Amino acid sequence: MARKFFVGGNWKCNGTIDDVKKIVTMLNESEVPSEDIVEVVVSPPFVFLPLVKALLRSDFAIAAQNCWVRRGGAFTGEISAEMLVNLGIPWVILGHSERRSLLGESNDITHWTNIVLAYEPVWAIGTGKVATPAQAQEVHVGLRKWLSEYVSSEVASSTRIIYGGSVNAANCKELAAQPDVDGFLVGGASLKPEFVDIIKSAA
Ligand code: G2H
Repeated sequence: MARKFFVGGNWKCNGTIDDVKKIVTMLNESEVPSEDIVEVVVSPPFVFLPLVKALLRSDFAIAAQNCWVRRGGAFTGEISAEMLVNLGIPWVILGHSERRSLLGESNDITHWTNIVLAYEPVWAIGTGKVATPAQAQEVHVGLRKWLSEYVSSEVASSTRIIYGGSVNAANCKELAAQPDVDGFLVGGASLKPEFVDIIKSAA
């Protein structure tokens, strides 16, 4: 089954209103492959979601960087999935290893049809050290095998498995050429113009 290339920009805990406007302008003015070829999703900090939603081109989607596991209510400081849907935010990054290591989050994920799986070697996160294309391919194949064994062969062949960890304009092409690398989750480089080059590696 053909899997559409997916490029996520994880802005993490970065930016000011001015920075956000500059990044969105850069994205809005960029020429990238069509929506049939690549799905682009950017993930600003919570406080900037409405601003990005108002300004960002309609062929790019937006993700939150986390959400509360239950419905709304007396949960000070949390943001529910319903609130994100109400705001027109269709994606959320869940269980990023920074949250698992710093905040003790777990690995529970069950609704595979709505999931894009990101493999991020911890030694590559924000370090400038990137997995080789062969390493990424090997792990992605292993993940697909795991999905086939523990979930189903349909989920294994249809789930997009993306690579994250120091992806940049210089290393994205070779990684994107691997048959089981279905896109990227990009941190530092998603705040820079080279994010557009990374999107273009889809074609
Ligand atoms: C890994 C990645 C994005 P960076 O966390 O999720 O960040 O590209 O800065 O390594």
